[in-house]
Amino acid sequence: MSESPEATAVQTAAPDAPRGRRGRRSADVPALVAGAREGDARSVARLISLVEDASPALREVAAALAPHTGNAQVLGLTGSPGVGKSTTTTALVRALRNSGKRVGVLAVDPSSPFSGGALLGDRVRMQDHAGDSGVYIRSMASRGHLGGLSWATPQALRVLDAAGCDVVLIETVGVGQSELEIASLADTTLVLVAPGMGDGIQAAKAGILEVADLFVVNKADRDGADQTVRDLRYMQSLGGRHSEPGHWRPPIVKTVASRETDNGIDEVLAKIEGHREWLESSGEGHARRAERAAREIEAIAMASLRERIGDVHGSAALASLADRVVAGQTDPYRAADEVLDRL
Ligand SMILES: Nc1nc2c(ncn2[C@@H]2O[C@H](COP(=O)(O)OP(=O)(O)O)[C@@H](O)[C@H]2O)c(=O)[nH]1
Ligand SMILES: [Mg+2]
Repeated sequence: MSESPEATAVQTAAPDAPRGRRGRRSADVPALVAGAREGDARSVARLISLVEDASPALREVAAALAPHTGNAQVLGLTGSPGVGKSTTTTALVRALRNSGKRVGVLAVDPSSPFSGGALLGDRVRMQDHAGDSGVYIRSMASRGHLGGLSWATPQALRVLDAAGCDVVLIETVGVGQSELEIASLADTTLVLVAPGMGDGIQAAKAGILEVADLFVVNKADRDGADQTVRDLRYMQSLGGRHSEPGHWRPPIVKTVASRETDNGIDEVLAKIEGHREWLESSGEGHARRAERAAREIEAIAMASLRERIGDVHGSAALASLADRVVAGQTDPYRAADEVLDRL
C-alpha cells in the first residue's frame, strides 16, 4: 500500500531529499535532536523522515525526544476538500508568527497514498512562509508501516514539539473516519464548513459534531453564511456531549480566510485561547493527552504483536500445533493460547 509511485514522489519531494538507505541506517540521532532543538530545519525534516519511514532508529528517536515534549499546543483542522483548510492554516500561521510564536504545520492525508499532488499544491501555497525559520511545514502521505499514520502522526508531532514549536497545526484532507482520528490528536479541533456545500449536514453525518471544539464558517463573503451558522446552532441544540453542564460548547466563528485583514482569524485565535483555558481549568486537557498517549501505546503494542504473530505464521511450531488440531489432540483455542504463550 505504501510504495505507490505517488507516495514515492511525495517522499522524494520531502524537504530533506535526497536520502538513501545508507544515510537512514547511520542516523546520528543525538546530533539530529540537538540540531532540531536549536531550530535547524534540516534536522527536523530528517527526524520526521525517520519517523515516517519507520526507521530502525525510531525507538532511539522516540526516547531522545521524550524529555523535550509536552509544550506544544496542537490544533487540528478538518473539513471537506475545498472548504478552505489550507487557506485558513496559512492565515493562522501568519497571525501566530506576528505574535512571535514558533509554528509547525503537518498536512496529513491519512486515507490515500494517491493525493501527493494535492498536498504538494498546499506546500507550494505555504511557500509564503518559506525562509521563515520560525515555521516548519511538512506533508505526510499514507504509509503502510506499523499501522500507518495513526502511529506516525503523533511521532511527527513529537518532533515538532521537541523542536520548540509553540503551536502545531494538523491539516487533514477530508472528513472520513481516519481524518477524525487525526483530529482527535489535537488539543483543539477546528471543523471548517462553508456556505452552500451542504457541509453542516455532512458534518453531522460524519460524527464531526462530536469532535469539534470550534466551528469555523469560512467563505463568509459568500451568500448563505448566516444560514450555515443557524444550521450549526440548530444541530447543537439537538443535544450531544456539549449540551451537558460543565462541558465545552463549541463556538461558531465566521471567517474569510482568503482576505489578508478583517478575516475573522483573530476571533478564531481568541476562541482557541478560550478553549485552551477551559482545557486547563476543567482538567479535560490532561485527560485528552492521557487518552491520546494510551491509544498511541496501544497502537504500537498491537503493531508489534501483529508483527510477532506474523513470525509465528509459517513457523514449525505453528505447523506442529496445526497437525495436533487436525489429529484431534488439541482444540484450536488451546493451540492459540500456546501461540500467545510463546510470544
Ligand atoms: N471566497 C472565498 N474563497 C476562499 C476563502 N477561503 C479559501 N477560499 C478559496 O477556496 C479554495 C479552496 O481553498 P483551500 O484552502 O485549498 O481548501 P482546502 O481544500 O480545505 O485546503 C481556494 O481557491 C481558496 O482561495 C474565503 O474565505 N472566501
Ligand atoms: Mg488543503
